[in-house]
Amino acid sequence: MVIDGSKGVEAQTRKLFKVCVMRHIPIFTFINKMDREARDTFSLLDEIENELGIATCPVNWPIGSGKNFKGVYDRNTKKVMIFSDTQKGTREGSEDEYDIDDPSIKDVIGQENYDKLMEEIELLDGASAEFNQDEVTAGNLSPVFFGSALTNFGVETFLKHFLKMTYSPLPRRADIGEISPFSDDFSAFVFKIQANMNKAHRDRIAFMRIVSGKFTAGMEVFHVQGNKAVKLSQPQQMMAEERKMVDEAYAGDIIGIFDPGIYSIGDTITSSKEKFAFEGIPTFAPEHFARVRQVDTMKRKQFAKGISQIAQEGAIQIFQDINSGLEEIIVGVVGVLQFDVLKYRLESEYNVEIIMENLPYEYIRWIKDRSTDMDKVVGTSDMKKIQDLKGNPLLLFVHEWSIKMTLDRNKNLELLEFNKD
Ligand SMILES: Nc1nc2c(ncn2[C@@H]2O[C@H](COP(=O)(O)OP(=O)(O)O)[C@@H](O)[C@H]2O)c(=O)[nH]1
Ligand SMILES: [Mg+2]
Repeated sequence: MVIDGSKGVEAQTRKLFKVCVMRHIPIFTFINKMDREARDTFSLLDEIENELGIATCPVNWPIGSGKNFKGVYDRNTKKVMIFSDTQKGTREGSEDEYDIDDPSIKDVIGQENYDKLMEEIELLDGASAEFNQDEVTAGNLSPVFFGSALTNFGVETFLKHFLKMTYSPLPRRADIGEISPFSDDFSAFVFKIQANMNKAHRDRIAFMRIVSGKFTAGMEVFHVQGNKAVKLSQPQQMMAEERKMVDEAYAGDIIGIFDPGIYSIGDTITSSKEKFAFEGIPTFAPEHFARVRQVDTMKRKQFAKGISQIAQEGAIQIFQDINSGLEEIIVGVVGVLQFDVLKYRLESEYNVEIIMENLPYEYIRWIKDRSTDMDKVVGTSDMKKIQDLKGNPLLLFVHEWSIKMTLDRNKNLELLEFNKD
């Protein structure tokens, strides 16, 4: 979890990491941009604890911020790593490292910073949660690191600790039970799709995480949701802007595969004889909705293709009025910026102009029992019944209190905030 030291927990951070907390996924925190004016360190930690409901354990501690950013104090090694924005690179083991007992440290960071640091260390040792690997693994405690990504300060410290504190690839739940990372059969699931990474080629890349077995370039496997044998071609691994071809990969690795438009997020790929599907990836409940249709009705096909592909990438979620077709779509997004992206991409990539009409709904709920007779659901005046493209029934609400009212009015109705497939 990367936090901007001047901003603290932002809306999108809260959204994403609440899901992680809910799923007990360990969270490692990197508080970034310490070379800029940052907020008070204790209040940043308080905010993380209160907003996300996890304890924090600072592994290092910043000395000043912005123009006065002197570096970080490592609570394990009791060394101070000095920040210098003139040299980019890691500071580990460099001569800019001082023992906290070294008398010259006061000159290097200044008496005032030194006094403040001493005070804060004392406070920290007394008040903050102690490091506890089990609590980190259980997702209850987040180790916190401070640094500056732009100047590559503190990043290596973070990565080294991360390697020690994280766990090796775990089994993943599928509809036939857990799939072990040591299983010989290759299996993976798609967690991200990105279209038009290379505009000239209109390419789509499906990113998948390997769960078990060994991947070899060009291998033929079974795509479960497509019910088809596929060849995993042009496998790539990416690190920032670098791409390189991979010949083999194992459980825990992430590879990008050329996608001719067949994959969706959550799909399972396997070489196992026994076909199975991994448990789906939960999607975020959208909070903004708009009705979208194409200007030129002759372009119905492009519109349907564009909007479905962008939805497959997970950039938007699409719904329909009950018993309607693909010519008019209800789009749900988490942030309003996604509407602009949708409009722009439909125009530039699919040559389709759209009209968008904002809808007042802010809350969405899936109906747990999919066979529920929708005509019998008694709602509120601000409620709308819709369905997803698989025909699953959903409800949209303008007001949050209407959700409870609807539950009160319909005995046995169960509503879900997250969809699982
Ligand atoms: N000064 C400074 N700027 C940074 C640092 N890390 C990222 N940035 C800049 O912050 C800008 C926005 O990136 P960021 O806030 O990380 O991404 P966001 O997740 O989209 O908000 C970019 O221009 C980055 O170059 C840092 O450590 N120090
Ligand atoms: Mg930012």
